[in-house]
Amino acid sequence: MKLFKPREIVMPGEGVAMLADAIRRVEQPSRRAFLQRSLSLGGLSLLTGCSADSQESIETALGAISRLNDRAQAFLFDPARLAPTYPESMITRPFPFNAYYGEDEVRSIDGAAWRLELSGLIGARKPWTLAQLRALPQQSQVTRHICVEGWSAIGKWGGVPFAHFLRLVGADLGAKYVGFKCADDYFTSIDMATALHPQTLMALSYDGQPLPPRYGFPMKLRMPTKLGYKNPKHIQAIFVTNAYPGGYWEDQGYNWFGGS
Ligand SMILES: Nc1nc2c(c(=O)[nH]1)N[C@H]1C(S)=C(S)[C@@H](COP(=O)(O)O)O[C@H]1N2
Ligand SMILES: [Mo]
Repeated sequence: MKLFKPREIVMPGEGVAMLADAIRRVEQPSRRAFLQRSLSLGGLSLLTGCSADSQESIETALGAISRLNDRAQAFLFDPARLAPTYPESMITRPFPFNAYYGEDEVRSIDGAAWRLELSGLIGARKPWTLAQLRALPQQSQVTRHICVEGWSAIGKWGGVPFAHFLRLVGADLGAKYVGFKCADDYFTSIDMATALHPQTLMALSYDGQPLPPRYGFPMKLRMPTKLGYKNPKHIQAIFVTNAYPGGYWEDQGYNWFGGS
């Protein structure tokens, strides 16, 4: 039997040093760790065909890897495959808080005045009140939330299956993206296949109680198939589009697909 000898990948020493330096200069420790984990030095030039010989080409190469990664993840995503669920005894207490700001700056939102706004490729774009959303069929799940900053925790969320809601409002289910704008200026977007996944919930409750402010009152999108930063809290507006909407962390280099 003839075995294939893996091709040896050679990168000029200077390129390696520059890449390491580029990663070191990324300010957020979380993003730095993320890049270090998702990147092998030789793989960079092999995957992209770019020689890593300047700051600009390194940035270009990192972007190319991330987009390649998006396509691979979208291709591998099985819309029928369920993320693991856990018994309630395994819920992490207290469940961690995380945001791009500290817990003392959590937004307080008036649930009675709040409206969920809809726009883009959606047939019925009337705003929804919290009471109207609570009157829709609800589901609950105990699943694991995984944050790229290096922690994970098991929690229990309840709410409206997003696929049900998207059908109800006549969203174009053939569109590419669903985008979210949040009350704290956070924003993100997801692929339609994940939006329609049976475990993707418009979460209105946490552990049997109305969603507390720190976990995203009045509503967050909960997806056990995606990393923490893809799960927007304090959602104010939802839009369906074919134009790539990006996201708060995604625009700073986090991988867009963000599967977990
Ligand atoms: N609106 C909003 N949503 C957000 C964030 C944020 O800063 N603002 N942070 C994200 C990140 S990185 C994580 S890990 C989770 C944390 O959710 P938790 O507070 O329920 O643990 O929220 C995600 N959704
Ligand atoms: Mo996160």
